[in-house]
Amino acid sequence: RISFDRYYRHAEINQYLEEVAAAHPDIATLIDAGQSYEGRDMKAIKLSSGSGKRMKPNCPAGIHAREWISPAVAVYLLQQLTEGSATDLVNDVDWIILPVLNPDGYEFTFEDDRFWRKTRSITPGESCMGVDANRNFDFHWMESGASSWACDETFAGNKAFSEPEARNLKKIILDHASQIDAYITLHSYGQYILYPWGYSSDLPDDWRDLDKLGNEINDAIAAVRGTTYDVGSSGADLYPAAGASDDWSKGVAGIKYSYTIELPGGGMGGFDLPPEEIQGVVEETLEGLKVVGKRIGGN
Ligand code: 0X9
Ligand code: ZN
Repeated sequence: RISFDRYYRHAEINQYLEEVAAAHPDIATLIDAGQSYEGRDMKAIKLSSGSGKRMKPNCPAGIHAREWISPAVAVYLLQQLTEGSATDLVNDVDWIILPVLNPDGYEFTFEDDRFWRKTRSITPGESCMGVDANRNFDFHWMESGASSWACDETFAGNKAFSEPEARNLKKIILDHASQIDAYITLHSYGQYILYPWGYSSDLPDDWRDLDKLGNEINDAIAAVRGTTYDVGSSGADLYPAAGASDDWSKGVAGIKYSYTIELPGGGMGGFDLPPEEIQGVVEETLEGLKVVGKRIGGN
């Protein structure tokens, strides 16, 4: 059983997904999500009891390479849903978990530059590498908070869905879209529970529903050891930024409950939460994610 006292490499996380799928063939199925720009295998795992309930929360993590606590939370969620305190939740809802959406960037943060954010692709004619995968989705693309300069941290790519990683996530979502009721993408840092829209300060018509569930997530996290989050829309409460996966999931794929969770920060510059703090964060965050499962599962 894996522990949460250090951060795992991409290959270790893929290996863990394989082990979970092998150990729980009754509920777990590996999804081959495609390859990254540099050819790494992107794996997701689907958990389903086959109860016939068609609703799924979808939890992709690690879109931004340096936000290491994000894949850690996704892996902990997987562990707890399969052999921990959350196994009940698989009875009522299906889950799709994709722990490392940007494996090239993630590995680069271990090997070369701890604070790399983007993918590692080369855009023709540009000398700087990488695209911000969370500006690369085709919904109000490039309208706000995104850069057309390749050297910028928020470079949106030379076109929407230029990045294979973003296209791979799009495919998983569209393959299951009619069955997905919640999309929760894990980032760090800042302790925000954010819902659309992010491209502007406009709110979706059903924002009150998202705000209510967002506050329930916050309450459940806070009950563990007092960590509190700000709940609000990305564009109004954080900053407008278009082309992110949360907006696309709601605006194009039609997933009602779409959230970005900005996990707690720590260490130098906030993205480097010390390993001894992983356990506390994954445990409290799980309680928030359970609330989403319970709500979607009708409990
Ligand atoms: O800027 C981002 O992509 C996210 N923050 S981070 O510090 N992890 O980079 C926030 C995204 C919020 N959602 C939208 N703007 N749609
Ligand atoms: Zn991020």
